[in-house]
Amino acid sequence: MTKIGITCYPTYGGSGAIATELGIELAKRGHKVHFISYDFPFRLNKFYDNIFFHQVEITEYPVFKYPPYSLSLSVKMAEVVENENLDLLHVHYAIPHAASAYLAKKMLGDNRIKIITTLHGTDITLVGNHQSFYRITKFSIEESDGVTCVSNYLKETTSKVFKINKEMEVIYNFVDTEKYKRAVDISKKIIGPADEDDMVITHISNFRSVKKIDNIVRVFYRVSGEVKSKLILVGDGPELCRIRNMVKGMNLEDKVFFAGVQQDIVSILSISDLYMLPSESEGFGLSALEALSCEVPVIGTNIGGLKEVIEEGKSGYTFDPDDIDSMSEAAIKILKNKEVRMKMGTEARKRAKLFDSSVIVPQYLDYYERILNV
Ligand code: GMT
Repeated sequence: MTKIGITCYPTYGGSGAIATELGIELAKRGHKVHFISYDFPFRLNKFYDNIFFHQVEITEYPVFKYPPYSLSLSVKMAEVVENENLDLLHVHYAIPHAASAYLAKKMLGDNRIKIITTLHGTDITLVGNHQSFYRITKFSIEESDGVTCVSNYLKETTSKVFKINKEMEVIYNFVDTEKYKRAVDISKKIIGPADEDDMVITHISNFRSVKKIDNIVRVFYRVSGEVKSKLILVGDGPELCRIRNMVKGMNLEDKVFFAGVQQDIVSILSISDLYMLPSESEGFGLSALEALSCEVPVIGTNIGGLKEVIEEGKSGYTFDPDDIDSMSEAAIKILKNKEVRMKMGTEARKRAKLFDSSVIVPQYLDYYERILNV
């Protein structure tokens, strides 16, 4: 039994989702998991044996224009390591978690705790490579005892961008295919204005510009001219207002439904015929894997790790995220032909099973053992 501290962003987002699902899977296997963060992770929505939560307090003080969360996190990490006798701190998303873990390790004395950092995507491609974070990101990756990347793409990008020679392990995102399973006999009316004979295109994200939701709307505009269809956009974030205005400007208001943040993703995916993720880049593309698991073919970006997830032409297609023509053509092909759609759905499910938690979680456990025994 290993005692593991997990730090992640607790709010909506792929890195927090995968960190929490990992914690749940580890706890199921008898390990003790201690989440350390400023809030309860969003996927931890019921009681689990072997899972504990330690809240980092954010201290307000008049001289703090920006309360130093990273420092409070370090102190909490050190406290939890000592009080709970942890073996390992596994931090998800480099900034600031890997740096906070490094400080905790130093406070505890060098050999007390091992740190594993999992890189997810934007911590490398958007934020980490920004001038104001570059050095600390490089430093804390190099100082981690172990580093995992969610795709080969991310590993190569990290090595190249940060000029890092360190060994890094690729461990893909995973999905519980028993939980993420297409439910039959769900009415298309469960969410939004779709009719039973509408083809439903879905996208789920935290509405940041990296997701290129405007391109989904552009593709949908073309698709809806050819196929009776609806677009369901699930989530909330900085782009929501702009996308709403765009939809209005294109007179698509009666065909595009903004569902907001939703918990029951399986039901939404179960009424979906196509999932879209044409992001600027994706470290992996967890939401696309969850769609595949529910037999939904994916049209997504060819920049990043999604190419390692989708089997081109079988379970979906990847394109340049600005290639509206090709994405529209592929979407129309899938949505117009039931046979194509069904076949791709079956392939999607088969593909997802390669990333089942029963396949991937043991890879994390092996890696933990290797790092703990160095
Ligand atoms: O992009 C998101 O929706 C959230 C983001 C995050 O940082 O939480 O997700 C990243 O981590 C996921 C889990 O490993 C990956 O599947 C996503 O591809 C990655 N997002 C990007 O690289 C844009």
